[in-house]
Amino acid sequence: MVWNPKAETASRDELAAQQLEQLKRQVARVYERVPFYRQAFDQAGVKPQDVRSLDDLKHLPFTRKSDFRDNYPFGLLAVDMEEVVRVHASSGTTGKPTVVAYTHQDIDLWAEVMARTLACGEVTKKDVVHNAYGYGLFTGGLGVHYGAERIGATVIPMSGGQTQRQIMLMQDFGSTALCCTPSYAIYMAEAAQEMGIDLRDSKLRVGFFGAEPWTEGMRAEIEERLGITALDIYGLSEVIGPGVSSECMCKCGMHIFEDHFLPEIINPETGQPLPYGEYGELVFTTLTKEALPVIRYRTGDITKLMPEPCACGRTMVRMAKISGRTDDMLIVRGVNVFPSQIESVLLQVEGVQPHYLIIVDRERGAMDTIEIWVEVSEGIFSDELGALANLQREAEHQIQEMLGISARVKLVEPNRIERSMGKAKRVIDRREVYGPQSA
Ligand code: DLL
Repeated sequence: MVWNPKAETASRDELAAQQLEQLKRQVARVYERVPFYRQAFDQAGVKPQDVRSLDDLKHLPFTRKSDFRDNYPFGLLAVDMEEVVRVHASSGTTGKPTVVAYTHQDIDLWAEVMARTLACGEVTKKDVVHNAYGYGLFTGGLGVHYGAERIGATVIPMSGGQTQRQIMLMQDFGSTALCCTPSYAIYMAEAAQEMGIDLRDSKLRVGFFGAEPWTEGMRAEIEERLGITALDIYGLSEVIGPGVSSECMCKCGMHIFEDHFLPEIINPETGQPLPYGEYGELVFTTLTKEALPVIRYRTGDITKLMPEPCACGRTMVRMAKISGRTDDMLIVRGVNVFPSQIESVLLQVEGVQPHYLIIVDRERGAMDTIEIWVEVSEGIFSDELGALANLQREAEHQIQEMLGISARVKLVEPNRIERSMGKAKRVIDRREVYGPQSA
């Protein structure tokens, strides 16, 4: 079901005309109201009037995460604080969080794009939506909540934690849709199994998973263990939260709600725009947001845009699964590797579970080493040692073959790796202790 057919199935020409009008308005607005943008535009030698076509976007300066930090907490707002009805924040790994703000109209827009997202998975008012994204400053919980309410579905506002209770309520309430991070979905399936419950027998039929990278291998695991269709949903606080893009039932990339969020792909090194189909860094300009508009915000996420028509009828461009972040690429002895590549390879090995931890280290003065801890199923672990040794060799061989790096694989017993209720931590880079990598 398409939630807003007029917007989501508009012709590309209609869409482009509307985007240009809104872009011009937004650019003029930020120049007038936000000192940061006025200064950045002046420095780049561009004026709002220079935006005459969508192509002119490329002349505007980028906005980065560090600009949020430098203008912490409310320096990038384009409205008076009294117009702000909500604040969210995303926790950085260090220092101050990234703070974002919404007007009434922004909250309304957010509910609209989240209703579109859930409708991508055929959610209607008949559905019961179990929402295990964290409520609070994180955008996941309330983002999904408002979208589900907009549709008229029944929302169960669980947030993360108390996993056994979640499973009990999911069954008792007859939940049909599950919303949480993909790593938490796997955790729930395991916890259910320990309770002697097979969630495949429950009423769950669809899940909306995002907020962290996950691979097709992980999708297959989730679909198999929960007996559902698992859809990928994407978003980030700086742009709105979840609701930036969503997969439809075709599972062939996430439709970007382009009438509100204008995407570009750029070469992360040169900043030059790249054509459709090429992988690079995803950049967004918000066309309609009031409180905190962003111009050419560099997400750090790596993907490509796919303009080909989709069987679902939506005309909005699709983005491929996020393959990594510009800042999570590991360089191990000169070879570039993303954690998602390691996940893909591991999940192809029979007997390996979707729980892993990548530890990169460097002995003083020596070469980088990479060790991957990965859990194996109970049966294999309690089996004779020969089976374990074979599995370990097989995993190490596959990683060498597919990624060109030699890694030490350590097979660990079930439940050894810490479970996450939110975004999973997959990498520990101990080299940071010794300072930046030398050439
Ligand atoms: O994670 C918003 C969200 C909540 C999205 C719930 C989907 C579901 P932030 O905390 O600001 O916002 O983190 C944004 O998370 O730049 C990506 O690196 C990553 N991310 C989000 N969705 C996906 C996804 C929320 N589907 C950052 N695949 C983004 C891969 C994702 N990475």
